Amino acid sequence: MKKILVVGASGQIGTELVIGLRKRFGKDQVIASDIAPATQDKLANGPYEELDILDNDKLSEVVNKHKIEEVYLLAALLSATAEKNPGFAWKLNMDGLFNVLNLAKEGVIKKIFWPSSIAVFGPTTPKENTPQLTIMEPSTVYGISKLAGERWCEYYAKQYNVDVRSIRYPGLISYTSLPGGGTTDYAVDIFYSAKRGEKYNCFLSKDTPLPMMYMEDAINATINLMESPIDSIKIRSSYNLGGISFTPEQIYNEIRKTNPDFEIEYQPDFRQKIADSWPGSIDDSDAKNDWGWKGEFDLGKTCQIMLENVSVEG
Ligand code: NAD
Ligand code: AKB
Repeated sequence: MKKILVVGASGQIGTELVIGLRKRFGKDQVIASDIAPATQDKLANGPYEELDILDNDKLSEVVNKHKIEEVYLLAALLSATAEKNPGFAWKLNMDGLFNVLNLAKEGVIKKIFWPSSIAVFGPTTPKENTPQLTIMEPSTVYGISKLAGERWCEYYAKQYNVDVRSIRYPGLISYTSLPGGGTTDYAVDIFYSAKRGEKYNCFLSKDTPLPMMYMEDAINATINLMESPIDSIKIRSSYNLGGISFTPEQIYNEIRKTNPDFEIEYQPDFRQKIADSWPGSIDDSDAKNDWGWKGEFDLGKTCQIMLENVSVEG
């Protein structure tokens, strides 16, 4: 059985990806790692390594120690945090990727998953049903780093035969772990206010449409992409993935179906400009055609699961 390393495992995606991979491949086959010490009890049922992805020697040590074949690289600064520290965001998002790509180029590991984002698109991109191939002029440091990352992934795939696979995730919605500083975080935060019975102060305006996805769909898509036969992976930059598109007002109205007293106030901040530069919906027909992507969760189902499971204790 192959050994898998997840880097950035304590974050919003990593926590659930490790659970999903361990379910599929066995708990001892999946090594969770993060710059943060091992405090996450959700990851405690399998191996854990404290690892800074910028520390290339430690990365090689961990990879050799566990005889790793596949790396899922999740460590990054997200859009809102990256705007506050552009220099470091560029360093982390790019150097981390190169460290892993070079391990594959040298033949030390066999396969890489690296996530891109809808942030690769910009204000000049067609907003509705955004195609796989289109104008890409991102206006955030996060989007610039993701677009550059995509170009490098394709370059390493074509020049060095590196098996790197990628998805342009939309905003992800989950209850297991909090989001880590993105523009789409409102679509998670809103459930915590609803559960607490508090008014929600939304940092985006009520009519801002963005592509989103429930985490289980994202995890299934990621593992399916990685397990698909190599010949079916035609795109080596990153695959568009659509999911569900809605505005803050639409998700608010959906939550009010079960929480009729829930209130919202709109106080857009610097994240509004980021959201305005991103698409409202995504054309993901290449992912459907190439490796059979299919989402299961619509807005109603997502809201129902979130309201049932978000925990506001402690
Ligand atoms: P997150 O911020 O929740 O988690 C990132 C994790 O990386 C954190 O646990 C953090 O401690 C860790 N980390 C930070 N610096 C590190 C370092 N130097 N070495 C090792 N670990 C480090 O982010 P996430 O939402 O889980 O996103 C994971 C990836 O998916 C990122 O590349 C992000 O750009 C991408 N993505 C996420 C979303 C989303 O909605 N969550 C959407 C599109 C793309
Ligand atoms: C963010 O908002 O930065 C992320 C993303 C869409 O990449 N959730």
